[in-house]
Amino acid sequence: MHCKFKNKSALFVGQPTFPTDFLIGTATSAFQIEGAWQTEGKGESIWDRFCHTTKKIGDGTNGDVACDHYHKYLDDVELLSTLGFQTYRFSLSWARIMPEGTGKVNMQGIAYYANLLDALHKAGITPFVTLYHWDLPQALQDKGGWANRDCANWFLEFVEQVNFHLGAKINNWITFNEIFVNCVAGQFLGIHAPGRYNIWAYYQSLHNQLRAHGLAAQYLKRSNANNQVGITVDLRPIYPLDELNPYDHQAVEFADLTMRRMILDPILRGYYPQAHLDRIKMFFPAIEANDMNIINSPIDFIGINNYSRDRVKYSPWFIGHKFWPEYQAKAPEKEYELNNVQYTSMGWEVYPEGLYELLMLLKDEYNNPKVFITENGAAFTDHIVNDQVDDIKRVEFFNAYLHQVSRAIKAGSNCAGYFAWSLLDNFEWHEGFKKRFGLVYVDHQTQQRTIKQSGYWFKSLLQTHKQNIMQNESKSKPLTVEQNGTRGSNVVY
Ligand code: GCO
Repeated sequence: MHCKFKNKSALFVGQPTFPTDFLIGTATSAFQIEGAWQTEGKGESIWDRFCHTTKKIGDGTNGDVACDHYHKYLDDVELLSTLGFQTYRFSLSWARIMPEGTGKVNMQGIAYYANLLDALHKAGITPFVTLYHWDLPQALQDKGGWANRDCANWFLEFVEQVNFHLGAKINNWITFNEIFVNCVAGQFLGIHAPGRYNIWAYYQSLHNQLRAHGLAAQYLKRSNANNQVGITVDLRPIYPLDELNPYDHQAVEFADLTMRRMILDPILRGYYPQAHLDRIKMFFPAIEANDMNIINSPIDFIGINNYSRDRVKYSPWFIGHKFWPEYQAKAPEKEYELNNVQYTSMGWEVYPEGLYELLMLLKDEYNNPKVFITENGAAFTDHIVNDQVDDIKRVEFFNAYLHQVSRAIKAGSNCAGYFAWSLLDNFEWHEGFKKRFGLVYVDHQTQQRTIKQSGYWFKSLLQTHKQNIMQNESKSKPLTVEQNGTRGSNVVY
């Protein structure tokens, strides 16, 4: 259970500690913060089209301006530096770099990302770059998008251009963000772009994105031996809705296969779970000869996005899947407590132990790969009073979840870093701007940024972390002549 702080000073006492090589950062994505949706040569993305042509965004907004990060990126790098973050995860807008998805490169788009990367390096902040965070160029959707097997090759062409123009400034690459969520929400549930309700398109897109990941991983590992390449997957602990219902326990097994193993197994083991593939084969695309070898290309880390846990119930109607997640297709108006359990304003249960459970799952069942928590955070209703945002619930959330990460590392997890979602209050997809996840409050009318209490909590965490790093370095530094009493150079004999 997350601890209740009695007063503000308690928020900064007993913060979790981490190994000195552990990286602490924060994350964003292009469509959610950049704005400038058609500025300086950027092409239309499927999210531009989705926002402009459907009524599926909760507050009727769009990403046309968002946090205006395209124009305010230097201010936002300054925020990252003020808070002391060691690393920053952000994504590239494919349509900003290649407006038609293939062919012509927009050099103004390249210049924008080159300037952002230079500003991060100058501030001593390590970039982690997500190549695909859901915003496919519309021109490629017009040719079938991810349901078209060729999309994997179009993606590789994009990655080659990014590497050619920006590769010297990037060593940490994340190929895809949340393939499962992107495909199920966009191709089957219709709540995300491109807004389809087609289970064949869902599985075609899932397989094609996995193959695109493998093609990109192979290429990036070949192009520079220093490249660290990984993929971000959305993982959640899965529990039965009714602990006493055996059917709901069976639903957990099906949900685990659908939401976790159909992604982890091809990437880390080189095959889909056969029993599940047999059940859904009528929906699944043809798997061509070398596909699984490509998908299983060696990578350096797995990124985990985790926010909560899922409770699932048995559902005979979802052919081949037999489960349905008891989740918030429509989020509640605001956060709430139920039976002494906190739920965020997305309706997601705060379940910190879940992050420990997921890190142990990867350790015990997938040979303990290097892991980064590439997203973890919470939406709560924020109030700004006298330029202050006392987001105590969000601080309690981060404190509790990060203690679980520290616990998992002590239990042997190879977790190497953590990115808080998110730096800024940004466009939360089909929820629009109603749900605030930021460590920094954004007034989307004035674009005024205000660091929240949770941002200052991370500042304190990072100050301690960096002190520990310096102490560790001073301990391991060779002693000087005076210090070790021997003559000659300062090399210790
Ligand atoms: C996701 C995306 C983020 C979301 C965040 C909160 O995981 O859905 O990576 O873009 O904004 O997770 O829902």
